[in-house]
Amino acid sequence: MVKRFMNAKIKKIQFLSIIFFLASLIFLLIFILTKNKNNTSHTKNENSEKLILGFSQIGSESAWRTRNTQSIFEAAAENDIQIIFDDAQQKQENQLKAIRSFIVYQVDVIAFVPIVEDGWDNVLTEAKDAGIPVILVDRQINADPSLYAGFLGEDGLEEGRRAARFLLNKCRNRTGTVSIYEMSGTENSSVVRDRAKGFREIIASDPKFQIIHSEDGDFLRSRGKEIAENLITSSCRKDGLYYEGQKIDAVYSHNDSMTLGMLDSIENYKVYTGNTIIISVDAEQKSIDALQAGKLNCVVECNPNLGPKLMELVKDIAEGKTIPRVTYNSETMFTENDDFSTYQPRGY
Ligand code: GZL
Repeated sequence: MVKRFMNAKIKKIQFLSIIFFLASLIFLLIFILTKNKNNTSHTKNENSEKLILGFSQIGSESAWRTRNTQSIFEAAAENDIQIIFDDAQQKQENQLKAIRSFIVYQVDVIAFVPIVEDGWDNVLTEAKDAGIPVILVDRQINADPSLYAGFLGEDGLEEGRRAARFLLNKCRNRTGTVSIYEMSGTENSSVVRDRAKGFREIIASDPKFQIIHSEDGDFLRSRGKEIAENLITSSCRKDGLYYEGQKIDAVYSHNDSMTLGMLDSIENYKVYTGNTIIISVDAEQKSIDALQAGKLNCVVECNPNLGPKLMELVKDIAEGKTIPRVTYNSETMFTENDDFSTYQPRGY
């Protein structure tokens, strides 16, 4: 009897010892994991002094974009603002991932160049719920305006209007139709919508101006070269550019990269385009050089140097100030009628 009692007692002690050991093990594991998480946590150290800006850039598709990125890094350094940078390689899904990682990191401000206008509501709602303000840079979006603090960039509408005003003036004494071929940039981007709309708004004042075709060149030099090559090889003519048998009187190109690609093919195929009016947008150095060489007639500036103004806006927001809904960068235009000796190096 006593023996049975003692055995039962021992078994009970053994059982309790095992339970205690397992509980201690679990507690130790939780402690270690929690400790590791704190040490390797990707959340911002609450005591960090520097403002942290999460910046999602669309890529490096043009000299303009490269300068835009440089300008932002330079200005961040000058303002002692830490940048967490992501290059989306021209993919919206990469931008969505980057913005979500900025939220997890608890950056102070998020800024991004939306590659296209749509598809941002959810991720911007997440940023808003996380209390992180967002600034749109360079391009605009179709979304609830309460989801972002403001826009900083170019006035694409005015850029398109400037291009068209130059063309109208250039052709003011011309009778008959002026056939225009448009090389547009990345489809569904706000800048392409605006540059197309502004241009059309102005040429609508005179029915002799007709856009005979618009081709998406995605802002790429390779696409501009390919588009021109297709025009040249399909027309088999060397006395100018033709589209489906119709002489192209003017080319309106939404960015210099595509324009320079077009010039590559014109040169490669030795096509005479002396009386083709070519208008481009951006004003990188190579296109200004082409203007001075008589290969282009007009270059509308789109100013990539958004860094200094962006940092001002970031600091204002971080101090709890409201920022303007829209801030445009200063822009001008260069034409064949200019005194080229007044030109300054473009820096990109
Ligand atoms: C314009 C910018 C455009 C440039 C292109 O604001 O978004 O994208 O004109 C660039 O060169 O690719």
